[in-house]
Amino acid sequence: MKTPVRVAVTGAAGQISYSLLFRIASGAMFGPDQPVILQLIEVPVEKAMQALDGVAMELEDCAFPLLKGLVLTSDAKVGFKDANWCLLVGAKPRGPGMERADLLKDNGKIFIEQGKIIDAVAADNARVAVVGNPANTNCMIAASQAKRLPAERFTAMVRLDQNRAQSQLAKKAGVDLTEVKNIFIYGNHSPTMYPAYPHATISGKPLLDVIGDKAWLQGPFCETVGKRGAAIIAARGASSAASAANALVDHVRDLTTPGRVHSVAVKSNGAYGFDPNVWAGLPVRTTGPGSYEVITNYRMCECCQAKLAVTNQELVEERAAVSALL
Ligand code: NAX
Repeated sequence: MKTPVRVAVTGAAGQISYSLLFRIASGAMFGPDQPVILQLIEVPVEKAMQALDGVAMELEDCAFPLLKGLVLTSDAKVGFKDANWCLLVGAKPRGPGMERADLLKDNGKIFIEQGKIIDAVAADNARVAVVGNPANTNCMIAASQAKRLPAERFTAMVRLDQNRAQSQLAKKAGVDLTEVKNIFIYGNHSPTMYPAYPHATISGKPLLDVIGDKAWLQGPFCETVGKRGAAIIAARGASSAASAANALVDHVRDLTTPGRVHSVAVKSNGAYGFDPNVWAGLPVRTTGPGSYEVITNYRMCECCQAKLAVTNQELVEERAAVSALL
């Protein structure tokens, strides 16, 4: 039998985790023959830890053959110990009247601490995936604290945005969504993100030959993808959870499957004109289990470049807002 993968998850009693943990334990993330140990981290608050106990009982009651152990803790040093994957889902939500800058700073403190602890206690091959918002900047903050683990190991999730874009394009073209390829998310996980459609294809043809409606692509399409999170809150009264968990399963599974090409927020190193030190959504090709290369040869028209500049600017401003913490 394979050695179990140790997966640390923060925010483990939250709503995304309530979908996520069961998918991991069932084998959806690491495959049907890969055992896992879940190391579940919550805040040291009685209500949260009690809720976590309930989640653990339900995990036991599923009798997942691949689930080889559960750790429940409010101590990050215990939770991240020897972890091969650190899934940073927990974050402070934006409260009423709270400014984005305050949210950045409050979450910044959490991700500084978690970055340090992961670097100190996680496994040598540890990989990090950040979901908690503002995800790109939280990821940059955590990576800034690491001395042992290289910056490339720290990724943030923009896969939900890619999945949303793929579905919208398939609906518009009236095709099965598997026909839609090469749609990638550039920049921030926020309404400024850019789902760059010019190099996408539908049934092997350039997307622009199939969907000629440029006004729809530049307007409603980009807006629907960028503001989908808010639309779900308005409809459901709660933010996306099952689809976010599913996207994280896709993010990690594709990062561990060589050859997959997908959108991941990574240190830009200057690709597509992004500031080299921001974490921007970019197309990557997985080259080995957990390693990847950024695909840098997509040509961008002037209109795309202008969109990339906007989302880059937002990332640069977010970094400036937390610079005192770094
Ligand atoms: P919930 O509020 O349901 O759960 C968050 C959980 O995190 C809570 O149980 C809380 O106690 C815990 N937590 C907070 N600080 C923690 C810390 N320092 N250590 C451990 N646990 C901690 O939120 P949920 O709906 O699960 O969303 C989680 C995060 O995902 C939010 O920041 C949300 O904005 C973000 N999202 C990111 C998405 C993305 O595509 N990148 C999409 C979905 C989601 O909006």
